[in-house]
Formats: sequence, C-alpha cells, structure tokens
Amino acid sequence: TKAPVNVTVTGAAGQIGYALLFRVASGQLLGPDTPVRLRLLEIPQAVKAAEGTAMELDDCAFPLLAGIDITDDANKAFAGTNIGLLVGARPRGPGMERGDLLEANGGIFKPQGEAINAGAAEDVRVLVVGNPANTNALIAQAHAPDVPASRFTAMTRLDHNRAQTQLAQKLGVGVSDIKKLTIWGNHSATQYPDIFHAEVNGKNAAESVNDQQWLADQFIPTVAKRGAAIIEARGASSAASAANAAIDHVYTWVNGTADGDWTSMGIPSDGSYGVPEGIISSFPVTCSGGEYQIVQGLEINDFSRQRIDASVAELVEERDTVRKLDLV
Ligand code: NAX
Repeated sequence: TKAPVNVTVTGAAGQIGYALLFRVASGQLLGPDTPVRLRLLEIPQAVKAAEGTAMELDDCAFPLLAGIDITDDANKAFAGTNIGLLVGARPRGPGMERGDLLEANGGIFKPQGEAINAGAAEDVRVLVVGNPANTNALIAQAHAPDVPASRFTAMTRLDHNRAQTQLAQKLGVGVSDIKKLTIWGNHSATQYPDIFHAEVNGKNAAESVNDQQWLADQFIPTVAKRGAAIIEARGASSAASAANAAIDHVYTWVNGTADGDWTSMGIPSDGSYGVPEGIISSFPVTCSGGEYQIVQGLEINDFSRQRIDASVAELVEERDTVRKLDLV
C-alpha cells in the first residue's frame, strides 16, 4: 500500500472544515488508493471543537485515514505536509474596511506561508479557500520563497461549479454536457464567468443561449452573488458546496482535467491575457501529471475584456494594499 499523504486543514473546526474533513478522510480528495494523515490547525479557543470533529472522524473508521494530529501551532501543522487546505480566515467584521480585513488576514497567512516554507514537503500544494482568497494566497506565497510560486492557488472552483449548473439549467441539459467554462479574476463579486468559449454538447454555449440580456443581467450576477443568496436563504454561508469545490480543485489538480475540457483555478499570473504577472487571478487551466497550464490562445471579445479587466483591477488594488502593509 502507498504511504499516507499529509493533508493539513486550517480552520478545521469551522463549518467548511466540518463538511470537508469527512470527505478527505474517506478518500475523495486524492482517490480510493491513497491513505491520508490529517493535520488540523485551529486557533487555541477552537482546538477543543476540532478535537470533537476528530472524535467523529475516528468514529467513521475510515480505512484510508492513517491518523489525525490537532494543533494551534502552524509550524507543527505544516511540517511535512503535502497538501495544505487553508480554510481558516478572518471574516469581515462590522465597519471593517478592506484594508483592515487584508491586514487581519495578513496576520494569518504570513505566518502560515512561513511555516510552509520552513517545513512542508517538497511537493507541497496549497489551496486557499479563506477569503479574500486570492490575496490571502498571494500573502502566503510571498512568504514561502523556497516553494515554487505555482504551488499556491486560490479557490474559484465553487464559482465555476455554480456557473456550470446555472448554464445547464438555462439550456435544459445535464451539467456533464457543459465543458470549457471559465471563471476569470477575483473570487469576489467582480469575478467574470465566461461562456463565450464554453461548449454544450460540442456546440458553442454563448450561441446556444443567444440571449445577451440573460447573460449580462441574470447569469453573471447570479453566479457572482450566489454566496450572498445562500446566506440569505440558509442563514449561514456556503459550506458543503465550498468543501465540495475544494475537493474538486485538488482532485483535478492532482488527477488531471478530462480531454476536451478545462477548469478554473486562481493561480499566480504569468502575464497571460494581460493579467499582471504575480497576482493570483483565476484562469482557464488544464491539469496533467500534477501540474496546471493556462489555456492559451482564446479570443477575448470586448464584453469579456471589460469584465476581466475590472476584476483584475480589483486584484491589483488588493495587491497594492498588502504591499503598503509590507505583507508581500
Ligand atoms: P467559519 O467561521 O465557520 O470557520 C473558520 C474557522 O477558521 C474557525 O473555526 C476559526 O477558529 C478558524 N481560524 C481562524 N483563524 C485561524 C488561524 N489563524 N488558523 C487556523 N484556524 C483559524 O468559516 P467557514 O464558513 O468555514 O468559512 C471559512 C472561509 O472560507 C471564510 O473565509 C469564507 O469567507 C471562505 N469561503 C470561501 C469560498 C471560496 O469560494 N473561495 C466560498 C465559501 C466561503 O465563504
């Protein structure tokens, strides 16, 4: 049998943590042949709750679960880790400005980046879920100079999955009939879900929809504001769907995209599509052999260009803010 893969989950006692850990431990993150050892990182006040979750994990008797460590020390949590799921973050409090939010999260993602740099396994792969996810990922990456920047990613897969279902429902097809959707930019209300290159049973999706008004006034805002709609309906933010997207993100990164399809990931820009190098922005990517590559050569029409630029401008602003705070 294979050696266990070390998976670190931060914010393990939170609601996404509760939806995520059981799926990781059951083998859905890395597949049915790969045992996992979980490392749970929490703040001191929440360690006890994380221990409670660990008791339940034990009680599942998952054959693939090789062990669970719980700590409030980032260095211990990331020592030897292969996969880091960075879920814990500082939420925006009442009256908190964006600068304050970024500063508070800098206090979390800087030391976690340093701990990853100091002790993670050579092949470490990091997914940041905690918001503001793209810029939190940038902060962690900036403090891990010995780890290839490409190993730091931010989650836009939930947005991608949301877009897939919205489009499938509009066209009355199954979600598996939809390919090559793209989320561009920031995981925020400025994100741009792009259907101009998407395919529905092999036909162009934008042409199949043929309804610019639906695209601009329904589809894009529904996807971009879905998080708020969930809070409104459920009285709590997306948790199971966010955990599902985290599982999808890592599974696809490690196991690859299907032929004739791609996915969306927040990754350090190499300058493709006019996105400034270094910021962590969502792109269409294919994955193979544990590596991802930006899909090149897509034609970007004026409608898309404006929206990509607006979301990227927000990311540049966030980067400039954390630069001023000396966080990157
Ligand atoms: P919860 O508040 O339920 O849980 C967060 C947990 O993180 C808490 O248990 C807290 O003690 C812990 N935590 C805080 N600081 C920590 C630190 N320094 N080290 C370790 N743990 C720490 O939030 P939950 O609903 O689980 O959401 C977690 C994060 O995901 C939030 O930032 C949220 O905004 C973000 N989301 C991101 C999404 C995405 O698509 N990228 C979608 C879902 C979600 O909104």
